[in-house]
Amino acid sequence: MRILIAEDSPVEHEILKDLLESRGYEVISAYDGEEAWSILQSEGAPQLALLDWMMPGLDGPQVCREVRARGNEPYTYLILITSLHDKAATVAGLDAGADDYLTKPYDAGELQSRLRAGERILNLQQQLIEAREELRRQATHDPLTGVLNRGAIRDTLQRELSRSQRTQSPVAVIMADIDHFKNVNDTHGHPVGDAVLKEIARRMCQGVRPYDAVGRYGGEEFMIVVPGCNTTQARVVAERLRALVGGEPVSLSTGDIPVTVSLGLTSSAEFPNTNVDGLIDAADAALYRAKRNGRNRVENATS
Ligand code: GH3
Ligand code: MG
Ligand code: MG
Ligand code: MG
Repeated sequence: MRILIAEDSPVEHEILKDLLESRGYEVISAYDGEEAWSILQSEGAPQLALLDWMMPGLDGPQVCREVRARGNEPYTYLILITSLHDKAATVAGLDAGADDYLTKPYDAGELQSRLRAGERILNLQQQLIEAREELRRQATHDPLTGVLNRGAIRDTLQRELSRSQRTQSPVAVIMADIDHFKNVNDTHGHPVGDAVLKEIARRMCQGVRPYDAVGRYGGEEFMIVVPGCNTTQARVVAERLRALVGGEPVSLSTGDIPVTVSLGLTSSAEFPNTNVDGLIDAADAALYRAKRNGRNRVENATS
């Protein structure tokens, strides 16, 4: 565990450093409050800090106040070290945002116990953050294919459309629907259909740039949001996706399954005053035309 020591007295600093290093901590040193605050703001800052109360520049409580005013994650567990023995000072330190305090001269055992209490809090917070991130992922992603779910891909389009209206740069929408997918299920069974869907989603992701977004819009229907592209540029993307899906059969342990996809697309350049539903409807109408015109093809929306 990494720990910041902010202590201006070189002698006390060394004693504390030796003690903590002998207990397995990796010590980062600061000799005044400004240095401590600067370290605590840096990338990958230690999450545990021992702050001397009296230091030149910012004192311990001031560093606590700065850290708490910033208020972002991950949490920094702050322990003030003071030689002041009065209750009012202790209260003031805790009110400034310290989690705990130690009075000098401190007892090595007590220091260790208080650090362990801090580590327990930090571990708990880490677990909560991880659980929250996992819930967030589950709420926005399709469990079968791992791409964005319907709500999340619509949100993405809404965000990109707002941005495009601000920046005067278009955003394109591609709707893709697997051809005769019912036959795959009917011939090979639903689990094989699921495996095919996963592979198609993987190929779609492979065919777009990192800042494009792929979502599962319905059962075997995908929506791709392509920021910065007009219809002509989006058509290149759509043709690439068509080739990636239909170019070679999906190869499963049970055999090879040929699959094709039909795609319809539009862009905000063609429908400048539209909203999310308007764009999706236009791309959907184009997709419907791709189906009618023989499938395994790309069609543009007609404005
Ligand atoms: P078209 O070319 O006109 O799109 O024909 P299609 O057979 O793909 O279209 P249709 O809408 O008739 O059938 C879609 C099928 O997709 C029916 C449904 O059972 C299947 N499907 C939807 N979601 C899933 C899924 O999660 N897993 C599997 N295995 N199949 C799914
Ligand atoms: Mg001091
Ligand atoms: Mg289909
Ligand atoms: Mg469909």
